[in-house]
Amino acid sequence: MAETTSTVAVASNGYSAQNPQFTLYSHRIGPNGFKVAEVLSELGLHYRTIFLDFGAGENGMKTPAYEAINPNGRIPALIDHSANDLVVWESAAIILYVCKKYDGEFRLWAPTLDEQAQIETWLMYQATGQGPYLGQAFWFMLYHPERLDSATERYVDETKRVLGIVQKQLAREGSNGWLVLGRITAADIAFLHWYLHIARIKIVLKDEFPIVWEWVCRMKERPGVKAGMEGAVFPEGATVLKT
Ligand SMILES: N[C@@H](CCC(=O)N[C@@H](CS)C(=O)NCC(=O)O)C(=O)O
Repeated sequence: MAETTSTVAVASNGYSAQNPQFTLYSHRIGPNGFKVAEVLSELGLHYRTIFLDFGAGENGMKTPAYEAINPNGRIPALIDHSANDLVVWESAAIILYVCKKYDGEFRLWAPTLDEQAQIETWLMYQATGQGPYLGQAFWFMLYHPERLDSATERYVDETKRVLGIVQKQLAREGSNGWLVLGRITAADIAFLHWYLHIARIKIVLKDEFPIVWEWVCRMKERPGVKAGMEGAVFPEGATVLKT
């Protein structure tokens, strides 16, 4: 299995880059693993990443070895070695676990239930209202074996509808350019990584969603986000990082 370790130098709980607290199962292109890596890096937590392949090959996700970790056979999955090798999977569940347990300084999380509810609202919206639509838009435009224009159009249109909602949220009065609480939270990180690939499905953020574009530009320069992206591959057409 291909492997990297996080480069963030902050020591935590006695763990280090050489002796990381977590193992993260990810994929070099798939956005869902990088959301988790970006949260861990932003919080200065130490993890090693194991990059899997799609499919049932030796290093694949659809193997008994990996399905014993994540029965859904997809990435991400996180093992917390400081909690008896507890396994958490589904990116939003992992982000919530990590933030609730390890973000005592509220860098991406918040102290009150009312504030937490706002972060959770957007985390859930990402998981149910953005991720599946973008995933299907990418699938039908780039990977489906036959051309199905109506399906492609449906999912690209839904993706644009969601982007419109995100843009409105970022632009509202008092937002300071963030999704909730007027500052960066785990919700922002959860939405980000898909957008780094979005030019591959012919959406030009800079022109079509300039406020989202400006937020992406700010986010991707954060040291924690950059560290979390280590090992990421952006196929031809994912131009966001270059401009
Ligand atoms: N709802 C899941 C989605 C996980 C997911 O679809 N991951 C993709 C990569 S980003 C995957 O593993 N795909 C492999 C497959 O579909 O077989 C989450 O947020 O964790």
